[in-house]
Amino acid sequence: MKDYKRILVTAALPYANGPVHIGHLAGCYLPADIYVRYQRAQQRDIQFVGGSDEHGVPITIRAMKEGVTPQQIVDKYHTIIKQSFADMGISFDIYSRTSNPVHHQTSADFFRNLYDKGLFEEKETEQYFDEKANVFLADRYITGTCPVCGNPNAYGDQCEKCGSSLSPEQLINPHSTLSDAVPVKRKTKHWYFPLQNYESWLKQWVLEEHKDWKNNVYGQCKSWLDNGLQSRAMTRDSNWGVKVPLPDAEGKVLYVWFDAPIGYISATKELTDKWADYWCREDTKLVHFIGKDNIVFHCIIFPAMLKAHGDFVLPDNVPANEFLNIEGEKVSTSRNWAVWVHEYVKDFPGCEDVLRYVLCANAPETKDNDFTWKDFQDRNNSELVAIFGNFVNRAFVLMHKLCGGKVPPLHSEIIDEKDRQLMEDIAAAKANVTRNIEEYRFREALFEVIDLARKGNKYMQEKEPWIKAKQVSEGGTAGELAQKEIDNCLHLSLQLTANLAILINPFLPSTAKKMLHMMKVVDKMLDWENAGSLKLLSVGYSLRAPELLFRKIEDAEITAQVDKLRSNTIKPGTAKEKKPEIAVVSPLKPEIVYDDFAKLDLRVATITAAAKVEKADKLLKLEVDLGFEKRTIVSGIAMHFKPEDIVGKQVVVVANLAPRKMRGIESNGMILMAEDSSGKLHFINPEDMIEPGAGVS
Ligand code: B3M
Ligand code: ZN
Repeated sequence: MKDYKRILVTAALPYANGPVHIGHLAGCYLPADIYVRYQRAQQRDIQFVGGSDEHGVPITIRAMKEGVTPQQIVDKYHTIIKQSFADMGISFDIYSRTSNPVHHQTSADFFRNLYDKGLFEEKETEQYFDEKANVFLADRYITGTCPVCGNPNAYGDQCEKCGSSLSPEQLINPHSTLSDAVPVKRKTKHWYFPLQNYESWLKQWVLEEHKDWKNNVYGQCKSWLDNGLQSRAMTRDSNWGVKVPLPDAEGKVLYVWFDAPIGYISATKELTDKWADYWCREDTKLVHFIGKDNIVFHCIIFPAMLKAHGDFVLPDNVPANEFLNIEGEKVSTSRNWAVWVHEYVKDFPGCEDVLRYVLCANAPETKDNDFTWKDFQDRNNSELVAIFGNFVNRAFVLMHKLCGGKVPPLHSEIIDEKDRQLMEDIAAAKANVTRNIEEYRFREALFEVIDLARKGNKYMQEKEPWIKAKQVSEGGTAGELAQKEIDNCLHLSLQLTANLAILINPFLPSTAKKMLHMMKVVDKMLDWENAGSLKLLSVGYSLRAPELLFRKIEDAEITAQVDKLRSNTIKPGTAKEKKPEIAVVSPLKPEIVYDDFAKLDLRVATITAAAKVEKADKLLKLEVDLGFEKRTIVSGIAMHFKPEDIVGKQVVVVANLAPRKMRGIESNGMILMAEDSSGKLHFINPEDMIEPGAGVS
C-alpha cells in the first residue's frame, strides 16, 4: 500500500436531465459520502468533489421533449439535484456544474494538449442525420426492427428484447426518435482517440497493478481489454457542449464522456487554489465512486486520457456498485419506476438517515440488489428502532432513573466477565468498521456497528439493572453492591453509546448529531481516534434526557408508497413520458459588465400607504418614503398582498427608472420582489429597519 498524503474523492456527475432517484444514491453518492465522512473523522486531508453533467445528448433530447432550451433543462435539474444531495447529507466540498466557464476552459485545454501532441486521428465518416430535426443522431436515437428477433422497437445500438448489440445499419425500417424521419447518411469529420495505443499499458496498470479492485470492476475491465480496444470519436456534431478548440471545428463539441470526467478537475479548481496538489502529486489517493454503467469510462478511457496528458494522477481505486432494483424490477426513469429523492424527502421529513441506512444495508456492492418498501419498514422498525435506538434510549432512561442523570463511576474491583467482554467488543468493532470502510465494504462496516448495538442490548438484558434497583432499595451491603453493579452497567453502556455515535457518524450523520446533543459533547468527540475509548464521558457529568432517534414507520405509510409507485408508472406506448412536476427555474440572463450594474440606483424605501388601483386587478398604488423624497409607485403585486398588510414594510426600489404612466397614474420607480417557483412573490428587504434612502449595492 502506498503512503498517501491526501485523498481526492469524486462521485459520478449525474446528467442534469432529470432528478436523482435512490438508485443513484445507493450506486455512488452514499458510499462516497460514508467514505469521506470517515476520512474526515480520521483527520485526513480529503476533498469531495461532484457536480452536474450538463452536456451531451441526454440533455438535448430532454430539452426537445419538454419543448425548452437545453440551458433551461440544466438550470432546472441542477438546482433540484443539488438540493436532493444536500437534503440527504451528501457532503460535497463542492457541487459544481460542467457548464461553468472554468470547466469549458479546462476541458478545452485538455483537448488542445492531446491535439498539440498529435495524439488524435482525424477521420471523416458517414453518420446518420435527421433532416427534419437537423441533427446528427446518436445510435440510441434511431429505432427500427431488430434483424435478430423482429422486435419493432430495437435501438440503433442494442435490442433490449433479445440483447443483441446492433449498429443502426442493421435495423430494418430505421427512423429517428426525434422526428420520425428516416435518417440519411452524411459525411462529417471528427477527432478520434486511439485507445488501442494504450492497450498494453492499460493491461499492465489495471490487470496487473490493480488486482485489489472490486471483482465486478476488475472483471468488466478485463473483458474490455481482452476484447481489444479501438479508436473512439472524442467530438460530436452539436451546438450544446464544450466547443472543439480548433479553427475548423464549427458546430463541433467535445464528446460528453471526454469533457465530463475532466469536470472533476474543473470542480477541484473551483474549490481550492491548491487543486494541483490533489491532481498532480503522486502522493494523492484519487478514488472515483461510480455506478457500474460508468466503469469503462473511469477505468479505461479516462485513465488513458490522463496518461496521454501526463500531468495528472491516476485513480487508486474505482469502487463501482452494481444496480439497485425497486420492488423486483429494474429502475426505469422513462416508465417512472423509481423512488425520487426529492419526493422521499417530502414524504418522510426527518427520516433522511433511515434511507441512508436502508440503502447502505442493502447496497448493491457486489451484485444487483433490490429495494422494497417492506424491507425499508422492517429495517427501520426492527433494526434502527428496536436495536440501535432502543439501546441508546434504555441507557439514557436508566441512567436518569438509577444514577441521578449523571455518568456513574466504574468500580474496577467488581468488573466481571460480561463487562470485559463488552469492552473487547467495542475495541473489536472499531477495528472491523475501520478495515471494512478502508476496503470499501460499507455494508459490512454498517453491520458491525449495528451488531455492537445489539451486543449492548444483550449486555443490558443480562445485567438487568432494573432488577438490581430493587436490591438497592432494600439497603445494606447487598444494596450497596447492587448500586455498584448498576453503576458499572450504565457506565459502560454510556461509553458504548458514545462509541456508537462515532462509529455510526459516517453512515447516519444526523443521528450522530442528536446523540452528541444528548451527551452534551462537542463535534470533536466524533474524531475516529476516539473510537474504542472507554473514557469518552467523564464520571459525574450530567447528560440530557434522551431524544427519540428513530420513529416507527407504520404500515399505512408503506402501503401509500407502494401504491404511489404502481399508480405513477407509465406503461410503454400508452402515455407520454411524465414530466416531473417541478417548475422551471428561469435561466440566467446574458452576462453584464460592472458598468451596466453601476447605472442602477437601488434604494431602500418604506411603504407609507397602499391602495388598489381601480379596474386593475393586479396593481397597487404605493406611496413610498425614500428619505430624501416621497414618491408614488404603481406595482403589479395586488394578487399577492393586501394593501393593509404591506404598509410599514421596507422594499428595495429602482430609484432612477424613467417615470411611466399606468392606468393614468405616474409610477416613479419599481419595487423589487422575489418570485418563487410557484409564482408567489416575496419581499426582499433589509433584515432590520434602516433609514429610507439607504443605497443598495
Ligand atoms: N453523466 C453518466 C451518468 O449519469 C454520466 C456520468 C459522468 S461521470 C464523469 O450515469
Ligand atoms: Zn432483438
